Amino acid sequence: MEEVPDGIHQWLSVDQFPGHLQKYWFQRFKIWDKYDKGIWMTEDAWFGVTPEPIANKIAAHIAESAPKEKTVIIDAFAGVGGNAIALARSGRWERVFAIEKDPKTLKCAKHNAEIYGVANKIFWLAGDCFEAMSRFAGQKNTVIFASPPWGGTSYGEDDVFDLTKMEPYNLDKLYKSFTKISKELVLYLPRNSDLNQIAKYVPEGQKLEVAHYTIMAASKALCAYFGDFNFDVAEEEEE
Ligand code: MGP
Repeated sequence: MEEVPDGIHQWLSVDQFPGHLQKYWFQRFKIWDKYDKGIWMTEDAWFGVTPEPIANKIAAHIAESAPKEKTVIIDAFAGVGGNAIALARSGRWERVFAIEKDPKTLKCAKHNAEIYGVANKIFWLAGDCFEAMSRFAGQKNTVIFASPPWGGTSYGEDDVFDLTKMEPYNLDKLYKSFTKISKELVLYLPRNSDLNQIAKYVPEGQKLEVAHYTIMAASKALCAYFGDFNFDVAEEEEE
């Protein structure tokens, strides 16, 4: 078995698991269906990773609704790989790029992608996403998916989460930096995000799709789909 590097964990029993993260131990198979195949995590990854059923649903929604001429997708904050793996497994993209600046977290992502059989379908980029993104400038075939840090778990304490105060990158920084590269941008944001703040970025006369993603009828997060995503077509195809 591959040796687990320092700072990376493959927790196999509840008594090894950090006390303050206990709730995630009980959710481990909701987060990773293949958790017991040797998934690697960092402590921080537990509250940031997108649970597998949600990552798959988002990947399916993007695949169905993105303009057909878009063939490349970039996961700007790949973390331990939950979304990049789901995007690669969707089979919709000629290329999936995954950017992650923390080397240990990137190691986890590559290892986890191997478990899901898609490590070779993902182009891994180590570094800061705002810098790494510049290599895609001028390309017209990209979509960006971004699941940024939300400044910890305290977002849930507010009735309505103020996206202008999100740390370390607020909505304006994310929107402006990423839409320079691609008009089609999907942002994964807190479930209680201020929708009026998101609506300010919608061009006059256009609509923007926001979808809540739920587990057991409880919203876990929402995605805002900026740009020319066409959910009408997706719904017609489902009928
Ligand atoms: P949660 O904050 O642990 O709330 O994560 P949950 O599970 O609803 O539990 P409760 O008891 O607090 O109600 C909800 C989801 O939000 C997680 O599955 C992650 O997908 C996502 N998430 C949480 N955080 C703190 C972040 C973050 O910082 N960045 C991103 N991208 N996603 C996050």
